[in-house]
Amino acid sequence: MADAEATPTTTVVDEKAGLTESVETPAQAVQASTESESADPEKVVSVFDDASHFTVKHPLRHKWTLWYTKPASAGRSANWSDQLKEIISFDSVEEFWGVYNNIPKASELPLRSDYHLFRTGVRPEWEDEQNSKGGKWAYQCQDKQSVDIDKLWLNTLLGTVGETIDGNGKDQVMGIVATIRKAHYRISVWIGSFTDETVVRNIGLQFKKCLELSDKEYVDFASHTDAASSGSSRARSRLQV
Ligand code: MGP
Repeated sequence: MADAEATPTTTVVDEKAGLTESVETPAQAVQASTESESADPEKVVSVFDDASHFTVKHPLRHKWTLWYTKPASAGRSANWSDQLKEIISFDSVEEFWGVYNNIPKASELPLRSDYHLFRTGVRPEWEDEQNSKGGKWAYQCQDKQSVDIDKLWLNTLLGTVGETIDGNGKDQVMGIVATIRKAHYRISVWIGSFTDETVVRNIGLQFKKCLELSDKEYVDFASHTDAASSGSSRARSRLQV
C-alpha cells in the first residue's frame, strides 16, 4: 500500500476502444500511448491524446519572419537598416501562436517602433527586389484611443498567415507592418506588384474586411516607388477602398 502511495498511478484512457488501464508513471503512460498509436496507425493524434508530448504541426503555406524596428534616437532615415532587427521565423500554426503569445502586444510597444511580419527571404524594405515593384495598403488611425490596435494587428496577422488576405489565391502579399507613433497607429499590407489592379483591389477589400472597418472608413494604396522617391511612407494614395 505504501509503495502504491509513493508511486502515483496514471490512468490512460483509450477513447476509441473505450478502455481504461492503469500504469505507474507518466513515462509509462507515454509508452502505452505510443504503443496504442503504433497498434492503430489510422488513429488521428490530437492534442487531447497527450498534451505535454503533442508534436503535430499544421504547416502554413509560407514561412514567415518577424522583424522589429526599435525606436530611433534621432533621424530614422539615416540608419533605417540598422534599426531593423530580425526576431524569429516560423512555418506552422503552432509556432505562430508560440511566437504571438510570447512577445509584447502591439499596444505595449514603445512609440516610434514597428512590428513587421514578412515572408522569410523578403526584407521589410522598399529596396528588397520582391517589394520594389509593389506598394502597400494602409489603414492609419489618428484617434488612437478609439481603436483596439491589438485586435486590428491580430486580425491582420491571422488574415495574412492564414491567407484570408491573399487576393483570391494570387499570392502577392509580401508582409504586414504595425507602426506605432505618437500621433497615429498604422497597419499596412505590402504587395509584391500592382500590375493587376483587380488583385490589388481585392487584397485591399480583404484587408478592410479583416479590420472590420465601417463603410465610412477607408484603406489607401500607395506605391513603394512613390514612398522611396518622396522619402516618406505617406506617399500619395493611388487607390482607396
Ligand atoms: P515609416 O516608419 O514607414 O513611417 O517611415 P512614419 O514614421 O509614419 O513616417 P512617415 O513620415 O514616413 O510617414 C519613417 C521613415 O523611415 C521614412 O521616412 C524613411 O526615411 C524610413 N523608411 C521607412 N521604410 C519603410 C523604409 C524603407 O523601406 N527603406 C528605407 N531606406 N527607409 C525607410
